[in-house]
Amino acid sequence: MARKLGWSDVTPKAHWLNRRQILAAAGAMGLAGPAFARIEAKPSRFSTDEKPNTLEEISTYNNFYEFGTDKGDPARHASALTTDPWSVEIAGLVDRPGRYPLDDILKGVALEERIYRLRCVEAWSMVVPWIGFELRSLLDRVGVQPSAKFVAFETLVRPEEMPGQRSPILDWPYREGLRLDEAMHPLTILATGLYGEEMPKQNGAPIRLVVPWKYGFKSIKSIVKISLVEKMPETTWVMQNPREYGFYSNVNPAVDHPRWSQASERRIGSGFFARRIDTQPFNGYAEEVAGLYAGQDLAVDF
Ligand SMILES: Nc1nc2c(c(=O)[nH]1)N[C@H]1C(S)=C(S)[C@@H](COP(=O)(O)O)O[C@H]1N2
Ligand SMILES: [Mo]
Repeated sequence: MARKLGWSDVTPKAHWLNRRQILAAAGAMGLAGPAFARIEAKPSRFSTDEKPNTLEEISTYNNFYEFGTDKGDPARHASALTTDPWSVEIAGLVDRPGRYPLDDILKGVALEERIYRLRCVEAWSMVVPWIGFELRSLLDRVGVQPSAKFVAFETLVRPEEMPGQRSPILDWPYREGLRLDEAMHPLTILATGLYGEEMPKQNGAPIRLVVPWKYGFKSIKSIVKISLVEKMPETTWVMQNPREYGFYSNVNPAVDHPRWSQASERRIGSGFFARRIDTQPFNGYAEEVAGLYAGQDLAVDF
């Protein structure tokens, strides 16, 4: 086993979307070359220069409760998920609501590679080279109305393909939300791939949110609905346990989870004896996003 396993090695056939995404991303980064050239990690101004986790780590240690609660369940069960055809309903306070085929959403978007830290609320972290585009570009396209204050997201409900949904472990669908200014921030992306390839299903294919300054659970996977709303939406983990999880869920080493410290984290793959690393305010993105919360007490708005 000299060769490193690529996602395409375990995907039966290169999907047309994969090819187009790679071409579009290569174009966006000013690269020329063969259609299936791997995209090299050319850091965007928002990318961390930390070493990304391996594809294997990123695609075998997952939280995706629709497929079960064990970290290995998503990799074991997600291959059953049908991700093509796929569409996203855009609803609520927008000028152009409707059901948008994924194909249509991706038309003309500027795909980029964004290497982000993902800090799970369970106090582990990873570094992931996502392929995605800014959520604000989609919101601008559908026309957000002035009365909209929040964005609500929902994941697919399909218990036939998602064995975790056959149990009431969560109140399905999985739901998340952002305040409109958070959703419009250039760090907030919709990701459609990673490591220069189509998104592994266990990571939230075909389209998932990534909000790098918030705990991982805000980054909702396999999105089928985006609603612009006036009131703060109900979100899965707040519904589950409002004492332990807040709507904002900004990574904050100064505010512990009631059952464990958030001051440090374990980087996946760094080895059992590796020193824990200090968790940074806003997961290291304070310079970009702290201003969004000026005047808020983040121990109250946790
Ligand atoms: N639909 C859905 N999205 C989800 C989850 C989930 O259970 N269901 N888990 C969240 C949590 S807790 C984390 S840490 C991240 C993990 O993303 P990754 O598996 O791609 O690393 O996905 C988030 N998105
Ligand atoms: Mo998480």
